[in-house]
Amino acid sequence: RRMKVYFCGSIRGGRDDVLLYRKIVEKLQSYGTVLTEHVSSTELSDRGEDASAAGDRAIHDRDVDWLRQSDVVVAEVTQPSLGVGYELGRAVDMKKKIFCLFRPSSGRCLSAMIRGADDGGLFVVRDYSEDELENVLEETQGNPTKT
Ligand code: 6IA
Repeated sequence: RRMKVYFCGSIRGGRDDVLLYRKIVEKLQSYGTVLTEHVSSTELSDRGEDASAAGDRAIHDRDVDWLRQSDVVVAEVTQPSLGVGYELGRAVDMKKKIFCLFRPSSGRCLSAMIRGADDGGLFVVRDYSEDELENVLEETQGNPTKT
């Protein structure tokens, strides 16, 4: 069975990093099925709306269901997003393997609730710069995405 990857990235929190999400998702697709491909869609604005006028409850319920089905959760956490934080909290509770990617070059300081959740085991936070992306994701393979 192909590994299922749940990718998290900001939507209504702001779409500044969408091109980076795209690169991450493309790379992750070489490892497994990415359930949340739409997160990297450049069609999707920060209003988080598109042609399918699914209500917020439907989005939430479907995403939580996908989260449950996933083998690994990969999140780009540089752009702060309530939804991503929520997904990560739910994923911890589900005992998923979680790999968070943060870019210190953004000048931001990552939430203590994410940085502080790193236990060196199931939950790993990795600082990186954009030019390291490929390497970092390969490392992810040796780390939580490789089951
Ligand atoms: O609070 P945010 O909007 O930044 O939360 C982003 C995170 O929540 C992402 O990792 C997604 O998995 C999830 N999420 C938030 N909004 C949506 C959404 N919006 N669709 C799917 N996942 C979402 C509506 C677009 C849809 C009709 C295609």
